Amino acid sequence: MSDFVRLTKQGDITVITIDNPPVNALSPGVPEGIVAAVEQIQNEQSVKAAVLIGAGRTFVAGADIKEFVKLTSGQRGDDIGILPQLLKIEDSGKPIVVAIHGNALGGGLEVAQACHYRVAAVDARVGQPEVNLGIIPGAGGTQRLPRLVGVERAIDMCATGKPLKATEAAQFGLIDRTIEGDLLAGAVAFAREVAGKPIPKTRERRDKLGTPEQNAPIFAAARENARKKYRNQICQLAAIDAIEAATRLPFEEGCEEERRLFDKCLYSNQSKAQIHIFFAEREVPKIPDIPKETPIIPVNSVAIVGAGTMGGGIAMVCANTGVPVILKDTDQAALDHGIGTIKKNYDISVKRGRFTQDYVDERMKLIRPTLSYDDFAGADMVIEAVFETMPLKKQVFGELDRVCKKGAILSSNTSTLNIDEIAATTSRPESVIGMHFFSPANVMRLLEIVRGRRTSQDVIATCMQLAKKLGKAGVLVGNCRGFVGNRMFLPYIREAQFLVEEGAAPEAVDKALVDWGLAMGPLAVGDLGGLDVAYRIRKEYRHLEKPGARQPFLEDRLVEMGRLGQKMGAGWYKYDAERRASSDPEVPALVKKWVGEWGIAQRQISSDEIVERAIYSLVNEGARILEEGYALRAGDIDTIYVNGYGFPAYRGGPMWYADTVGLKKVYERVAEFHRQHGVLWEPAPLLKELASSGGTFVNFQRVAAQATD
Ligand code: ZOZ
Ligand code: NAD
Repeated sequence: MSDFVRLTKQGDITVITIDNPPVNALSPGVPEGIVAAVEQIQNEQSVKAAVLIGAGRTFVAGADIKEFVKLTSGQRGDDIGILPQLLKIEDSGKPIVVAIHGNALGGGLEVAQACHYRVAAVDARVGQPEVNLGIIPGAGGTQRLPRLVGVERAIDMCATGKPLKATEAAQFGLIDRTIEGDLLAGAVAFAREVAGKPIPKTRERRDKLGTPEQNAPIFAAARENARKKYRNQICQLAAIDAIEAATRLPFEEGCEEERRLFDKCLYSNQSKAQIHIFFAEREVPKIPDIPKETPIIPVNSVAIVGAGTMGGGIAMVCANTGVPVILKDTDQAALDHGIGTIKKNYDISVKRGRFTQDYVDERMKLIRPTLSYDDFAGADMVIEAVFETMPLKKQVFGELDRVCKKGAILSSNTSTLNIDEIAATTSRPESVIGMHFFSPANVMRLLEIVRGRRTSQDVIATCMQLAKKLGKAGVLVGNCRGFVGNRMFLPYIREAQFLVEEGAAPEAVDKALVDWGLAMGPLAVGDLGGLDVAYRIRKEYRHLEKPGARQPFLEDRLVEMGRLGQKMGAGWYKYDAERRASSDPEVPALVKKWVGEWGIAQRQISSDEIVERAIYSLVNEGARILEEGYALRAGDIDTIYVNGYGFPAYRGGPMWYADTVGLKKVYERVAEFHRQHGVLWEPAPLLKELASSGGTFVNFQRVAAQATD
């Protein structure tokens, strides 16, 4: 039939199987293969209907995203739209029943919508996740979906990108029947039931499209919500426009409008950035010196040392994936407090409808509090999350070395300490690794996995795989101060302080960066985590700063007067009992006084300068990290920033963003800041080199292996 589509018969029903591993994407040849199959059955007297199903682990996960990259980069110029093929499927004279397992996403769901009936395995998921790639459904999805599920539900699916479970989709009329057990057998039986009956065409329906009076408030509310929730982004609004077109226009004209909006999104920088992140996240697990066949150590139980903020969050992460956890602390009060916090967090999730009480009860049963190391011998992996001091970490790892079985993975959640120094206190440095979760660990997707000099390949491969199982974006980084994320973050928050010293209001610094797309401004982030955290790090490592480097001093002063941030009700901002921030008039007065004492001249600072100095400080440090090899690829750094630091995916991460600005331009600004502000702005050699050679970070390939220390 075609390389990707094959036909088999089950009596009077033809089974059309799409087989394009790994996810049956609609690569060139797949839609054509389906159409050829549909055309063939028209002339076969004995065939009454067909079932369309996917081979392997899933139905169709959507358009082949690589083809979008080829299109926007000019590698292919032909039309890759599949609307005509879907019309041919819909016009079949014999009913086509789609049988969905795994996922029917994007173009996959659009194919399903063009078929006449949809049945699904109970655990299947269906969705229009295109907005995660900065685009909108592009093959009539915005026109057929509201016809099947109604305008409001279609907007929700297309603008949030969140998939539905098959059982939910069945309630909304998107799935005609869910099937327990053998999906193909159920689909064939269903096809026999509908064979010979009038064939429903989705595009001919209008019964769920509503009236202009009913729809007007729905669209107005959706647009207002999208503007608020997806600041600066174009695709969510475009998706809503396209659905509105479905309600106003005949199907064909609606599709033309959809295509216009689709192209506008696809060729935008936002979509290119989001597609970069999609592939960067999938490149991250590929470690050049760790072969795919590296043995994986089974991790069926985890022991956590320290039941504080991080230990508790990590326990929830493990329990949520069904892994039993032992949670140890030093005294009963700390342990009770830790367990109490976990319960409180789960209660909030139940209240918000994220989890059911039964689910939570099951999770709590998986977490066993303890004050002793007695049961550690059985643990496959330990995650240490005690206070951040080297002597304590060394003491704990010494104990772990004594009590844990041979081959157990011993990991630390340290954010600043040297993994090799910790590993050296054990007799098995090959089993020691950093597992740097971010706070709150049960929410944040990022996990930096820190390889020590002697960490074994199987320990690294296991932790990378475990990250995926835990639902985290696990990025392997080298063992340098601050690892990757925090090493870049330090110059960034330092620059935010310098901007305030030079005359920008704290609110202006945060607003410029939030308007630009960051989830939070740097000063508000400081208040959230506690200004004392960076204070301690600054004090501890001041001796390592470059000679003559400018030192920020405002936050030190705030900390010294007890303004530690949210937890004290005051930092850069003041906070009410609900921790809501507001401007504190005391802060500009203090700043003025301190800056005057320091003799720094104040001036007007534009939001453009705020953004350039903050973002280029990330980029310049990122370039050093990349060149030194502590990150394997620019895309790894971008993955870290998008998943752990609230960096907008539609700007692609700091390194991708710098590439889009142009490295020559970025370099020139950094060189100018160097002249104006001194040694901290010394351009990274890699930035300078790529700027002069016309290169990009994303295409930069290191020749040497990943740096480990
Ligand atoms: O892979 C997960 C997933 O979510 N995939 C993307 C789903 C998606 O975003 N679909 C929408 C695509 S855009 C679209 O469909 C537009 C549209 O309306 C079509 C109309 C065309 C009109 C054109 C007009 C000009 C999934 C949940 C499916 C599976 O997750 P897993 O964790 O099991 O696996 P992954 O994510 O590690 O993926 C395995 C390998 O598959 C590659 N891949 C996944 N989806 C792809 C895709 N490659 C191309 N296209 C896709 N849609 C992925 O990169 C990975 O590859 P390797 O090489 O790293 O193994
Ligand atoms: P925390 O103060 O909330 O918790 C530390 C816990 O460890 C306390 O409950 C304490 O009683 C317990 N503890 C101390 N010594 C112990 C011992 N010998 N045995 C067992 N328990 C012991 O600290 P945290 O914020 O959860 O940080 C823990 C680690 O995670 C630190 O290394 C920190 O740098 C790192 N980290 C923290 C964050 C964050 O935002 N809080 C983010 C990433 C990483």
